[in-house]
Order: sequence, then structure tokens, then C-alpha cells
Amino acid sequence: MAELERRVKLWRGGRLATLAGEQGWGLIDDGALLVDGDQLRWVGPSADAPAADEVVELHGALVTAGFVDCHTHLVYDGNRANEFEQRLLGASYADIAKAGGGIRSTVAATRAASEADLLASATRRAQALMREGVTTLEIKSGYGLDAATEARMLRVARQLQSLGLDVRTTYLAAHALPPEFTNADDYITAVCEWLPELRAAGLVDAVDAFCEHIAFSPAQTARVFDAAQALGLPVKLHAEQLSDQGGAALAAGYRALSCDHLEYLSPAGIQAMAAAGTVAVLLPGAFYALRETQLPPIQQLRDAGVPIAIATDHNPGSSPTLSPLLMLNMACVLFRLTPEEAWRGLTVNGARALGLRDRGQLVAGQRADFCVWDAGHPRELAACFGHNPLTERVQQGMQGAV
Ligand code: DI6
Ligand code: FE
Repeated sequence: MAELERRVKLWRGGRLATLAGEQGWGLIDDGALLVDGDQLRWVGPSADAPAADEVVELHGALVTAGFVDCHTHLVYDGNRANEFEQRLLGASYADIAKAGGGIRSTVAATRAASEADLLASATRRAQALMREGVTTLEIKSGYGLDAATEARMLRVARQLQSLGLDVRTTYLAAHALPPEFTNADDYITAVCEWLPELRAAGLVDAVDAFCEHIAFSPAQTARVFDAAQALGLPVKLHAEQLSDQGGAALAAGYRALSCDHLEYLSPAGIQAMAAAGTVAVLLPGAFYALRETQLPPIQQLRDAGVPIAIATDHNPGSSPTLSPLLMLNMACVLFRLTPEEAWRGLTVNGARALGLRDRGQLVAGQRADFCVWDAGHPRELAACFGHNPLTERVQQGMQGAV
């Protein structure tokens, strides 16, 4: 029965931006994709396409890999528009955090929310990302900061998988010091103690921390990474967002999948990331919303051969955006990435930042995660902002409503 249902589908007559190889758009004009189950079995010119059970005509539409949003804080309750007003009046993100707002205010709201409420609001946000072409989504915990609420956040994140999107979960209990702790070292001890059970419950794919003067020190971060390593979990780090703490070099020493933010990254940090193969995840939404003026060292990252990913960093404080398309544009305008670099950042390098090699390019053998756009070239999507020309979104071979 299963055999009968497994139909091979050919999408033909599209303009494919495959991003095959390390460089270039990999354009195939009048190209076709053969989808077998959840995989791309064949990609090439329509004229050479193999036979299929079903054929979809693309009429020249643009086809790209689906977006991989590799850094979000999507599960939470409450909102922080009041802090937006405070920042406009001159308060800094760090000032607000030190005064007990910021992450801590979202922690209070999230602890008070039921699992059903968290699922309902996170579902709406995930659907907004999907409507702009996201097919793989990373979601961090870190607004619970106690064992029960961290677990609740991660369970909710996992449940979003049923929407038709691949969800990867990251444990970020080392995000801020919760009010019931006065000593950060004691809290880190608890963070390390909660992890094995969450991992055993299948709720954790990676471990992250916020290494910053308003959060945790490199030594405390190292304790969290040791706990992750002991369980065989890969690590990532919010590093050098507001100041240079040497976090990137520390994380690279643990062969981190990624270091994220990086506005204050040092040359030593860049070299360590390059040597470890760690991806630099740049977050233009947070840079923009905090009116940051210090740019990440983009040319130096390029020169060192560090792969660059781009993500929304969706969260209620520093990056309340649900638009990967806007991030493509901002990566170009604010960070001067080329449109191709921005596209690679939200697809193949986003996947790499999650340790995934099976998606992000339109290449035979990869997952059949792709988008069809009413556009002629992917650079058009980076040049526009506030415009969404998505017409089809396919995840694991299945067309979903968008
Ligand atoms: N840096 C960020 O940009 C997010 N977390 C972090 O460590 C912001 C989280 C928040 O402000 O709620
Ligand atoms: Fe973040």
C-alpha cells in the first residue's frame, strides 16, 4: 500500500537557483526537480528529466531551497514593546536588562503561561515564518530558567514539527540569571543538572549560552559546554554581541557548530572559528533593532574562510521580526553581504550552523525542501523588502498551504 502511495513527482519548467557547490547561484534555466518521497532524486534541465508519475509545470517561476532559520527564540509569552519605547528614549538594551527588564520580563510571562497558550502563540509565529519559506527552524529555550519551564518550552518547540516544518531544539538555560538565584555559579550548577533529563527525553539537539557581561562569564559558559560535551551534545554560543568576552574562541575550542551575533568578535576569535569550522551566524534583525553601530568583522570572516549564516533571531526583545525575507535584505544593506552570500546564509550555511548537511541546496540526494517564488532571480528577493512573492512551499516533498 505504502508503495502505491509513493508517487514520484516532477516539477519542471522552473528557473532553479540550486546554490550547488561552494560558489555561484548554480542557475538552471528551464530546470526540473524529481521528488521521490521526501528526497530530491534528480535535478537538471527539464529537457533531460526522467519520467514521473505526476508532473507540475512551473511556467518559469523561480525555485530555491527552503529557508533554514538557524537561530530563534520562538516560544515565549508576553511582548516587550514598552522596551522599544524606552530604547527610543535613550535607554540601552543592557540598561533595561540590568533594571530587571529584558529577558527576565519575558521569563516572568513565560513561566505564567500554560503549555497550550505557549503552543498557540508559537504556532502563529511559526506559520508566519513558513509563509515566507522557512522549512527548517531552530528554537531555543531560555525563557523558563527553571527545570519545568525550560522543559515546557522545548516540548512546545518539538510539537511545532507537526505543522510541516523541521524543528531543531537548543537548550539555552544559561540565558540570564533567574530572580530566585543570587549567585550565577550556583545557577550554572542547576543548568548543568537539568540537562541530562531533558536530553534523555529527546528534547535537546544542541546547547547554547549567553556569554556576556550582563549574562554569563567564559568560565561559566565552559561549565555548561562541559556538561553538553559529556552528553555528546554539540554547542553554540551567543558570543561577542555587546562586548568582546573571548566567547568565540572558547566555543571554537569545543568545536562549536556556530557562534552567533559577533559584532565585537576579535581577530583571535575569527582564527579560532576558522580552525574549528565554526559557522558565524549574523543577526541583522538584532543589529537593526538595537541600533547597533559596530559591524561584525565581515571581510575578515570572509578572508578567513568562515562560513556565514543569517537568521531572524526572532525574540520579543532584540529582534521581534518574523521575516526571513527582510533578513536577506538587511544582511545586504546593513552588513553588505552580496545577495548570494545572504541566500547561502539563510539556506546551506544556516543548515551547517545546525550540523545539517542534507538540505539548503537543490541537489540530488538532499531533502525535498524548496520554495517557488513569483520572481525571476533570487537577487530580486534580496533587493526588495516588505514584499513576499512566495507561491509554493514544499517540505519533505509535501506541499503545504502558505
Ligand atoms: N541575545 C539576543 O539577541 C537574544 N538573546 C540573547 O542572548 C535576546 C533575548 C531577549 O532580549 O529576550
Ligand atoms: Fe538570540
